[in-house]
Amino acid sequence: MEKKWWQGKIAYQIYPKSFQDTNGDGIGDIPGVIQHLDYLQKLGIGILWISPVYISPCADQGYDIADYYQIDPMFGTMEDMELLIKEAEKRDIKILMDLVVNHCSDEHEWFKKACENPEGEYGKYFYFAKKENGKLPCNWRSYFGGSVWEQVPGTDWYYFHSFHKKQPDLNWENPLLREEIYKMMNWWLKKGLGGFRIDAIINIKKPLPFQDYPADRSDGLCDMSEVLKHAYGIGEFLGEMRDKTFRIYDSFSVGEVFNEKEGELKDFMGENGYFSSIFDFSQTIEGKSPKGWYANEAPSVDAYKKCCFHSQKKAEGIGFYSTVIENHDEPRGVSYYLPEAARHDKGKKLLAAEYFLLKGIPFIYQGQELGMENMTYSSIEEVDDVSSKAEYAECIRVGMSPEEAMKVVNQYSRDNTRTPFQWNSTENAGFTTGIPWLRVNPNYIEINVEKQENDKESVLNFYRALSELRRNPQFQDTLIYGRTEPFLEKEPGIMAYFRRGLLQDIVVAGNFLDEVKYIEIPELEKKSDSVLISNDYVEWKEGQLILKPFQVVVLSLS
Ligand code: TEU
Ligand code: CA
Repeated sequence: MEKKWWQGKIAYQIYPKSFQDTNGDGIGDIPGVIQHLDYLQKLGIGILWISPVYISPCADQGYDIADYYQIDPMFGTMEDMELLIKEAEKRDIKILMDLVVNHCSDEHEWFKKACENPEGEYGKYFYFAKKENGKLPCNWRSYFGGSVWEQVPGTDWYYFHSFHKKQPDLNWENPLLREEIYKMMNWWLKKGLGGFRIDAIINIKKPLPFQDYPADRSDGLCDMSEVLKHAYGIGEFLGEMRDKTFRIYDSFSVGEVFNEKEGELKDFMGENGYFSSIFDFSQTIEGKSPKGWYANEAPSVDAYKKCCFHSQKKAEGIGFYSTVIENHDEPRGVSYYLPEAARHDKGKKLLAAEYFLLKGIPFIYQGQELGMENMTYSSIEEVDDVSSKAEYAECIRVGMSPEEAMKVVNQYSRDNTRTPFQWNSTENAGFTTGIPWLRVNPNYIEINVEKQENDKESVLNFYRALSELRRNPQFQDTLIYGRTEPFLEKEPGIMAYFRRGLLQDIVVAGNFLDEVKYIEIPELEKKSDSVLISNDYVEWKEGQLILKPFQVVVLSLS
């Protein structure tokens, strides 16, 4: 396998609006990111993905871009961005920006011009249509609820949006639009970016011409995830994008790809893939229902483990997945994947070690390294996230009470991970001296950096230790390039695997059960100096490794 600069890196995602505010307006900003680069360096971060900071009316928190060439004043200036790239570089950290090009904002000048004349040059940057015999071109449901078609006020034209109505989809079938996008990407890459995280990219190829698919709810609409199964030929766009942008700069690109088709993984990542890597979302998708959040079923530990192992196997010989337990669209991993009895520091460390040592590029989402947890909201008015609002409405529509609906929202809301970062135990967790744009999780008194910084047993220091282990030259061959081999796969509540290197093997063994387990590791020789990391004392009994409740042990074999 061809060696690349990013293969041994550890990545971190910053949701800038909630990371650190430096001017008291209650909104995190780019100077706030710069301020904490040393903190990130200490965590061993080599790649830093910043969620969108371009000019945006924020209908979807920056994922609706009105100008790709400018920084939104709420986040700072272009000088701040350039300084961030430079200061990060000094610490051997590469910046990834968020590339949101399935859609832009309805306040982008392209769209404004398009609305003036849907049949003109800019009209072809989007999808415009009129009703025929009183019927819209298709019955697809947007991700945030309702039809994908929205009327241009005062006209009989409709435009297409996969997400919010303030996020009109760009028409990738138009080569002029594609060239505009590549030009913009290269403009950014020239500034010294490490690359991009590519948003919602699977949506750029629609099954055309527009047509109806069988309705899957009583609203008569069909879910986009179903629609996309009928779309073919995305590779033509993505291969072109790779060749005209990423390849030129030897960038790292990580795609937000939820549903590539059977057998297509090698087209999406690896040596000849469209992207360097794509996120492994198998555990995120597990148990999700096209009906909506209320019909979801959170995965059990065994389902979680199955997803991880399935993906590891799928990617072997192809490339590196980017591994996550949470991001700005998901609940906190520790509140979601851990069984209730494991929701404490020990359990948090267990989950951390399990995902972090899989093969791939581990991504840490801000606050994950502290074990930050889900938020509890008592009413939908307190929630900012557009997607939560749509899902709440769906709960009510199917007959749930507001209390029941809030239970669902609290479990899945994207605001769970968007609450301000918890730096210390002063007011507003040290995030801002003003009024935070989104309420701070009240548990900041207990969970914050200051408290964990010098505590050897803290979740933060456990993450630092994992990071150090992965970056230790002695184990790189195994932990970066070695294949993953599931161990005791059939054992319920146990998640264990080998990483097989050329010179060395490592075993990760974790117990998600509230009871002691004994396991036999046939290849284990020198017992005492083989322990690399654990979240508890490591003990053996008659040659068997004792796994206490929620213990994880990482051992080097041979
Ligand atoms: O998410 C894309 C996405 O496909 C969805 O899964 C989304 O997470 C889901 O509908 C939320 O309930 C990306 C971004 O990560 C997300 O923040 C944006 O809202 C979305 O694209 C639109 O740009
Ligand atoms: Ca600010």
